[in-house]
Amino acid sequence: MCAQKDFKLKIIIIGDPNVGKTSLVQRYISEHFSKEYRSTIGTNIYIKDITLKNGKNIQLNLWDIAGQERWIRMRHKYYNGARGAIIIGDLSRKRSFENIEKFWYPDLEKYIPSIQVILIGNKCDLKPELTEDDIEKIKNKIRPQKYIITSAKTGVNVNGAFNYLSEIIIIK
Ligand code: G3D
Ligand code: MG
Repeated sequence: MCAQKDFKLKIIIIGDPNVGKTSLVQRYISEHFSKEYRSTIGTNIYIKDITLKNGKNIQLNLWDIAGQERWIRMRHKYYNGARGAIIIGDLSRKRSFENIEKFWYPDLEKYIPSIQVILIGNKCDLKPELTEDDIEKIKNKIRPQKYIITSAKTGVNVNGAFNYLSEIIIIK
């Protein structure tokens, strides 16, 4: 099928090492996708075509850090042109959410203040290390468009999270 693309959307995936960024992207794209590697910035770009509820055909470009998450010099290239961001924390590791508050979110806001953000609490199949209160606090700081709990292991909410972000970017 070669349906006309109405939009091309760059979405970046950020968060600490091991929170499940790659697992979530791979779970989402599952069957039909292509992948490019940008060695200069240590990034995999997964390309997937989707159709939104309003019938628009979108080409999603999902950027996933393939090397060192804490690399500093090249991240403006990673962020450049992104319309949406998925910030991921690991519900079984509180530190990963503290780093969202301290590093990932402020950094993103500095480079792309107008970006649409969803916050994901991944690994909901494991015993949580965060309380409801902890989550409320971080939501109040970041004010994401939505907070969604997922598991790349069971697949729960994964499609919903990525599709939701695409929908809000397009309807905005
Ligand atoms: P990253 O890309 O953020 O660095 P990965 O994270 O996707 O590489 O995942 C890191 C580890 O967490 C992997 O374990 C992966 O299988 C596991 N993982 C990812 N998502 C989930 C989840 O939702 N639930 C559980 N239980 N585990 C998850 P390994 O052992 O392969 O390194
Ligand atoms: Mg990874």
